[in-house]
Amino acid sequence: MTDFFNGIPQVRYEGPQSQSDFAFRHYNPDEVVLGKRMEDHLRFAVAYWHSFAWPGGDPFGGQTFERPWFGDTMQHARRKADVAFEMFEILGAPFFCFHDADVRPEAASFAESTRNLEEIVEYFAAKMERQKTRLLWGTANLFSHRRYMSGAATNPDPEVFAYAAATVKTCMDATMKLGGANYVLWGGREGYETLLNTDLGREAEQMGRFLQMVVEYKHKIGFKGAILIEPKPQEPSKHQYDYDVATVYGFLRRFGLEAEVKVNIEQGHAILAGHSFEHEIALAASLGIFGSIDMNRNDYQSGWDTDQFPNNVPETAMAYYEVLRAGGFGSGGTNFDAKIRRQSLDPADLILAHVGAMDVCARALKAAAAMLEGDALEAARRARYAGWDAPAAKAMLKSGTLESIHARVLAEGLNPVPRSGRQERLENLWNRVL
Ligand code: XLS
Ligand code: NI
Ligand code: NI
Repeated sequence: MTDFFNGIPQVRYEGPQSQSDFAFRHYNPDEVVLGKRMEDHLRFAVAYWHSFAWPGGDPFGGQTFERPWFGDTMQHARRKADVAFEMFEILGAPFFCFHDADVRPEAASFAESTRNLEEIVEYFAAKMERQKTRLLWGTANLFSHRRYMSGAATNPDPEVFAYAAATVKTCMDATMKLGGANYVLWGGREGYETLLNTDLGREAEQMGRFLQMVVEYKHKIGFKGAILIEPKPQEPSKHQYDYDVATVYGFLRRFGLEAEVKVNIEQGHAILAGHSFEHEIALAASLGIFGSIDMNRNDYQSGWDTDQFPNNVPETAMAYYEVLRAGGFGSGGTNFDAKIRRQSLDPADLILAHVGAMDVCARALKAAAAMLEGDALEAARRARYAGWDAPAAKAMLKSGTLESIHARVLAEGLNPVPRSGRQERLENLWNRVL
């Protein structure tokens, strides 16, 4: 035991009447919602990077957090792991996620950095034998080190491509070793700063081949989890190639990977791309590539990824509604890709951020489930498209031509009557379940 969270009790469900800060009011892991335990629906994960590796800096000032594990020795890395697993236990978090760079010190050579990673993976594995927390996904940090400033797979220097590919191999090995449910690739620097020095076509070819290698290796080692791409339109690159779900899908089709790779959708990234979170989830589901979510919230006034913990139940409910309509998470889950604010210095702040976020998600899930169960929205949607169930309408799509349709419109004297979309009624239905 470390003394970092000294005195903070294990957080349990106490219900809405609880007087304690360290209690769940809505997240009740064993409560059954739509035939499934809440914990199995939501599949919460803690993000190692925000809670344990981020020093609290912003563009105008450096580190605000003073953590006993900040330092670049293996001893620091082990102490960080001790605290991280204590927090998973306090929260009853079923999963966590990490990048290589979050958990091990970077060393002078690739081989030594890999040894550091392997050592920490052993350390995690031993803890995971005693604790129930599992790995939702692992990933490689291919964006922080200066070698990646011009991209990883899309770098103009083939040696950087090679370094990135070798790094992904080690991170996939680590994920496999820990029984990870997925492997994520977020292309932080896979984009460009200026077209003046960039060959777009060549970079896309490199990125496509890189992803094919990832899929080939997954099959080689028998990794059963899903490979997930995390779309984001910009930041840190001015323009990132994995702009949004639609762009990623086109990219996957181009390289023959649409049946192999899914997406990890983040709330803040959807907003940056000019979409809503639920739009991105619904689109991915309709394309058969929905995998997992990074749950957070963006500040709507600032144009960057503020990675705040979610606290807007109505918005979150719309997202979970689409998750439920998609059939729920398969191997995916709800990763809190979110950080406390840089003034939130106390250990308790880390816990309370997650407690609040888990309750927000639980309320949202319950509202979404009530909406789906009540069927009001789905009934209205079915009624709206009911005309397409008629044999003539089906035949038109299947075998109609512009000429045959033209003839029918004339023969039947078609004159369609506009019907209300009933948006306000549907919005009112939502408010009743929130
Ligand atoms: C950054 C991304 C990152 C990924 C993992 O904006 O959200 O945190 O989730 O590399
Ligand atoms: Ni993310
Ligand atoms: Ni992000």
